[in-house]
Order: sequence, then C-alpha cells, then structure tokens
Amino acid sequence: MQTDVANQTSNITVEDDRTGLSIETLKRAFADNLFYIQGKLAILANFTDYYMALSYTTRDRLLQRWLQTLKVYHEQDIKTVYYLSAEFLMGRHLGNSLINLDLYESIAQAVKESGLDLTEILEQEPDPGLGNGGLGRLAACFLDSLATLEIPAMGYGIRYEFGIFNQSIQHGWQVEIPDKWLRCGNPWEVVRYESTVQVKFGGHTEIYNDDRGRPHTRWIPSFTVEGIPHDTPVPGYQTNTVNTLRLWKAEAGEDFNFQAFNSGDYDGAVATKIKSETISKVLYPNDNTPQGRQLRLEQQFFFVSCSLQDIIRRHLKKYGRLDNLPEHAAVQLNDTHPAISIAEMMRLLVDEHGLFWDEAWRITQSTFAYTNHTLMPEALEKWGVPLFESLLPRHLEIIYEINHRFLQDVQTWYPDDEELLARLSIIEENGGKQVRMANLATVGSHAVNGVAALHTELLKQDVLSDFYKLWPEKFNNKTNGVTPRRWVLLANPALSELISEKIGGTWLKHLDELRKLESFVDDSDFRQRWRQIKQANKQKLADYIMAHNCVEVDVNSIFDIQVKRIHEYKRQHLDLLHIIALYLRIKQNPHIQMTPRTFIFGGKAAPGYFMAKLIIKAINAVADVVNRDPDVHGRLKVVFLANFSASLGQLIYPAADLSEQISTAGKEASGTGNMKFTMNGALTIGTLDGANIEIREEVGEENFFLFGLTAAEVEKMKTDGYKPRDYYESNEELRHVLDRLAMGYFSPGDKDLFKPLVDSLLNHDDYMLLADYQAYADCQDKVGEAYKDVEQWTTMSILNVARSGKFSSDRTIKEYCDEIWHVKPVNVELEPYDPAKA
Ligand code: 475
Repeated sequence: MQTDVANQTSNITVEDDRTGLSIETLKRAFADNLFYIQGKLAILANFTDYYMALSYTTRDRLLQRWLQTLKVYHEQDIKTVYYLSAEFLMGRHLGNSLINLDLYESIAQAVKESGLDLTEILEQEPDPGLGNGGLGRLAACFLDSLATLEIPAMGYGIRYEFGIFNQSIQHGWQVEIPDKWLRCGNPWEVVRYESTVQVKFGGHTEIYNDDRGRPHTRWIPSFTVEGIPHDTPVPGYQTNTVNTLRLWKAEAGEDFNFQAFNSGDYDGAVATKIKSETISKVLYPNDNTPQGRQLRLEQQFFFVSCSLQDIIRRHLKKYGRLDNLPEHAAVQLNDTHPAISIAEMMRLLVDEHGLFWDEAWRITQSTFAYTNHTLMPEALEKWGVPLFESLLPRHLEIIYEINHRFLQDVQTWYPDDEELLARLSIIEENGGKQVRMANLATVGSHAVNGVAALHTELLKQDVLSDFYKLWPEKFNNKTNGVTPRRWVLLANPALSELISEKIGGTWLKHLDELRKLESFVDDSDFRQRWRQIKQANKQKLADYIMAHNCVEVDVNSIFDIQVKRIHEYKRQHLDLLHIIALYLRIKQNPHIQMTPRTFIFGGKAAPGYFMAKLIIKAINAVADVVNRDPDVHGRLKVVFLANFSASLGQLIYPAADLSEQISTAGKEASGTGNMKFTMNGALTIGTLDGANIEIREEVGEENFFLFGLTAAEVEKMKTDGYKPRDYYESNEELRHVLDRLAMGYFSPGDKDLFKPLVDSLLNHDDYMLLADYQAYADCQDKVGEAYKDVEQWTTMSILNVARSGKFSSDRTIKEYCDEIWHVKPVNVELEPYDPAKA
C-alpha cells in the first residue's frame, strides 16, 4: 500500500542522514540528532547530549540490518536459539556497536571534526549492570558470538529498573548506591507494546470437563501482571546479522487497575500497580548464592512465562502446530534461574494448547537444555513447597506429576533403592519440603553441561552423579569463552593494531590465528612495541588510580591484579595475607631486594555477605598502612578500585602483568576473567581450578605460575580432617601475618575488627587458605624473579596471547550449536532501504 508517508519519503536514497557512512554525512547526522532528538543547540549541549546524539546516529545505522535480519528470520524456515537468563551484563553499547559495524574510525573522525573527542563521549554511557558477574557477562559474550556466527538467536531476560548497585568505598567499607541507569533514557531499546503478554500468579486450580467430557485443569490466578518487551539490537562483528535481546518490564494488568480506579479505590489501584512493577524493579545482588525470597521466584516465573508465551505465539503464527517446536526452537537455561520453564512449558502445552501429557513432555525435553555454573552446594536453588504452592499452584501440581512419572521409571531401572529415589527426587522431603530446581532442570532437559572440563567432571562425579548414572549421554562439557571484540579490540586497540599489522585482521573472527604471532616472538622490534603498548596501558590505569584513589603507582612495578566478585572461595584474602607478608619482610629488613609491585583489587560483595565486606575493609585497611609507610616506598602499593564493572574491566585487563586466579581447587566452575587477562598478555598465577587448567594446557606450563592443592587433594584433606591451626603453628611468617591482622595492627581504632576473619581462618578455613599459603608465597617469589628478566617475561606474554585462541566465545558457541542446539547459520543479505517499498 502506498501511504502518504511513503510517498513523501520515496526520494530517500541509501546515502541519507540515517544510513550514510561518509564522514560528512555522519557529522551532519550527529548535529541533526543533537538538535531534533536531544533538543539542544550545539553551543548549549553537554556530554550526555553528545552521547545521546551519537548513540542515535549509530542506532540508525544498526536498524537497517536489524530489521532485515528480522525479515529474513520471519520468512525463512529456520531454527532459533533462545537463551534464557535472569542476567545479561551487556557492557556499554556505543563503543561495541561502532566496532561491530566497522564504524569506529569514521565516527571518531566525524566527532573530531565536530571539535570533540570520541573516547570522552563513550565514557558518558551508563554501563548497564543487569547482572552480577560471570554468569551474566557470559550471556552477553554468547549473544555477541551468536550474532557474529550468523546464528538466529534471541536473548530473553528481565529489564531491571535498577541493575547491580554502584559501589562506593567510604572509610574502607563498601557502601551500596542505587544504579539509576535509565535516568537519562535508553537509546538502545525499542519498546514493543504490541507484543505485551499476560502473566498469572497465585490463586488456585480446578478441574473442568471439555465438550467431549474429558477432564482438564484450569488455573484461576489471583492476579495478573503484564510483560512489556524492550528490545535491544545485538550486532554481530562484520556481518549483517543483528539479533535481539528482549527484556521484559513488569506493569500492572490494565483491567485490574481500572476496576479499582473506577470504583474510586485509588489506593488500591496504586497498590496493584506498585506490586506489579516491583517484579522488574531491581536485580538481586547475589553471586553464586541465591536468596530464597518470594520476589526472586516471582521474577523468575515472570520472565520465563513471558518468554515461552512469546516463543509459542511466534511459532504458532508461522507453523500453526506445536509438535514441530523442537525443530525450530532450542531453549538454553542459564543456570536454574529459568528452570521453572520446564513446568511452565508443560502447563502451556497441556492446559492452554490441549496437548496430551506424553507429547508435551517429548516437546519439552527435546527443546530445553541446561547449563550449570556452580558446584557450591549453597548455590543450588531450592524453593519451599508452601511458597511455591501459594505463588504457582498449577506448577506445583505439574512438578509432582513430572516427579511421579520420573521416579516410577527410576524404580523400574533400580528396584528397591529408596535412597537413590530420595536423592533423585525433584522434591526434597527432609526438613520442610523443597523443590530442587537443578533436579527439575536436569529431568526436563535433553542436555546438561558444565562450563569447564574439570567442572563438568565434578558435576558427573559429585553434584549430579546420580543423574549421570541414569543418563550419561545427557552430560557434556562446554568450556566458557569471551568475545575478543569487546575484550581485545575495543579494550586494547593498540595491541589489536599491532597484531593485525603482523597477521592480518581475520584473527578477530578466527581467534586460533593468534598462533601466527609465535613466528614474531624473536622479532626485537615487535617485542619492543609489545612492551610499549603494555606500558601505555599501565599508564592509563595509573592515571585512573591517581584520579580516583589519589594514589601514585609506579608503571615499572608489576601490576598484580585480582578483579572479580568478592567471595571467600575466590580467596582475595589469600592475596592479602601475602601482601602483609611482603610488608612485614620489608619492615624487618628495610634493605631487602624486592621486585616492586602494585597490587590492584576490584569487585563487589553481596550486601548481606558479612565476611566478603570485611575482606574489602581489610584490603583497604592494609592499603592505608602500606601506601603511607615511607619504609616501603617504591616497592609496594595496594589499591582497591571501587565499582568494578564491565567498562572498568576494559581499562584493567589490558594493563595487567599478573592475573590472580587463586580460588580453592574445585570451587570456581570456570572463570572468564582469567581468559580476558590472558588475551591481553598478562601471565597467570593460579590453582588447578576451572578453566585455569585449560589455559595452562594451551599456553604451556612454562608460561603459567601454578601453585596449590588439586581438587582431589582438597577433598582428601577435608575427609582426613583438616586442621588449619597446624599451619599457623608451624609457619612463622604466616603466624606473624595473622597475628598482625588479629592484633589490630591495620585497624588501630578498632583492634578486634578483623578478628572474625582470622578466627574463621584458624578454626574452619573452609577454603584452605592456610594449607595453600606457603605454596602461594613461594610461587609469588618466582613471579618476582621472572619479572626481572624483561626479555623472558615478554616472550611469555606474547606466547600467552598467541595461544589464547581456544578461549574465544565463538569456539564455545560453535560447540553449543553443533552438539546441543543443532542450529546452522542463516545469511542475511541487505536490501537498500526504500521507504516507498517498506
Ligand atoms: C561461576 N551467579 C564462574 C561463570 O559460567 C563461571 C547469579 C545469581 C544467583 C546465583 N548465582 C549467580 C553465578 O552463579 C555465577 O556467576 N557463576 C559463575 O559463572 C560463567 O565462569 O566460575 O562462578
């Protein structure tokens, strides 16, 4: 149909203000958006205005690809990956979009010719912190790789109004500040009101007979919430594919509001609105430890129900039947947070679409797959049956039915093994009935994977061993990866340019090609430039530290960095014990030879995690003493960088000499920060844990600083009866370190401040710091020696990068595509945009 709008704009060609790529066009588009979108005259505009105008300029250039991708997906017979995750830590969009569109250089030039600096504008973007740590960032790297590999895919999650809190450090303590990331508007999202869905909660169920007299169950909810889709484009690197991240915002169901409103119950109308909107209000700030709160279950069910209804609606529109859903949809559960999907899919298929149970179960099992991200027993999600029943009465019935049928099967396979049945059951019966979400996810999926080789082995032998005996073929490993586009090209442009100059630019899509760098390892000019780039990156971080911490650091010292969530199993305090030991060594022997070090920490603690917050305070307390002490001047500095985030990571990883990956063996499922450091030329000091093992395998043991107990040794020591105090008694240095902490040497105003930390180490030491202490300190001595040999260190740094190709999330995603999802790339051809034909 020829509309008036189409007629008016039919003379627009491709080189217009919204799609054109020449510097002149980009400059004009930037100025135009400043005026018409931001409503600002250039002379009155501030940096936020520039950021917004530039974002719209960039978004315009994404839209043609995005809409074309949607068109191709709509028209062709394809299979789509749906990645369900309660968290997506996307990082800033503008820089990444420019990189993936290959527009970075031109925009930088256009901005420069407009009298501005691109890097300064990029810093204006609020970092969307819709995740806690590794799990959320992995989801974001996966979306980047899926789009880059041209796989039809969609991310589904929650549009939290408040993301992970902003961390400020006051008097050494973490203080949490709300993250108002939407305050200035979000240019990267498009609201799709027309695809709103209804989500039911509470109430009861009843049986009714259909026309043919057959009984069915009906769910009568006590309230309904609306899910409003907010779509963000996810561009692949150097491809036309732009996939979608669809995040759901919760709003009050309309009729509900109106009923109360119309009857004059304004308080009631507002209360309903507030209750509904609370569901997507804030991200739970716990990493690796779920909080069993009702709102958390509401969040999980909310986004799962929205997403599955959306998938089914689109599928039915295209195919008109549901038996072939598994041929067109692969749904991945990112941990158990979306595991209620199994019951919700069964409810939708059986109750709402009238399928028979067995057929619905076949569809469900062949559609879903589940990724486990943690072995920590306290992190396995469980929900009390009473809570479940009051919020999701129909789902509880369905889970009982799934469990009943499952346990009947088990009984025929393993007769008379009551204990096995109790362990496998989806319902835990001891001490208040609970629904075990990992069991539900495992029973309802056709594939279950861990995120690094060791982690998958431990899943099979330990956490899910009974399931592994039943279905060994379900279990598989998918070692994590990270996207080299954000974590090398965007974060470390100078290194990327040097690499591309030597081996061409295709490594960014085929990271294994980094191996070609090995032939330049003896090229002295290359080596020198390698060092210069690291030095310049360190200088940038040093400037940041000066600006934010008022601490001057020496860029010739080892930048020894540990950035990640603060958790006892990650052992930031092992790092700290060693720092105290170095400090005491200098105090005892002021002329001691020591390679200068700058210890840098960053990471957030869950607000309710007392010990993690005390560790932050301890790091800052030690930093205060060390940084002020003239005796150690030029040899030791300690810095805690507040508010670690994806964007701060982009500054930190490229500046690191040494990457601290020192978790207790068997506790870190994979780690992904370890990969980002390696790709940026840092060497690792680490335990045989998670993906560290595979990193060491790849880079070579001579290029990796290994220490500590193995996972098997940790377990054996625990069963043999571990006595941390024995290490304290027999190790003089360790004793002095712990005594100083316990005595209040670092907390003069409050001598007992760190006693809980020391007591926990001496009496329990669940994470075996004392058992690993000496090995760690010895290994650190080797690091100090190695750093003095500049040439050898350079070689090791180059080889770490050259051999890091395995850790691209492209490799990970290819494995998921081939072995779990069975999906293929779909080519998107661009058609010139012509509004007259749109
Ligand atoms: C592992 N988060 C890393 C990474 O696979 C691994 C969030 C909310 C509630 C409970 N837990 C979470 C995690 O469990 C998490 O981030 N796990 C991490 O997943 C990606 O590399 O070893 O700790």
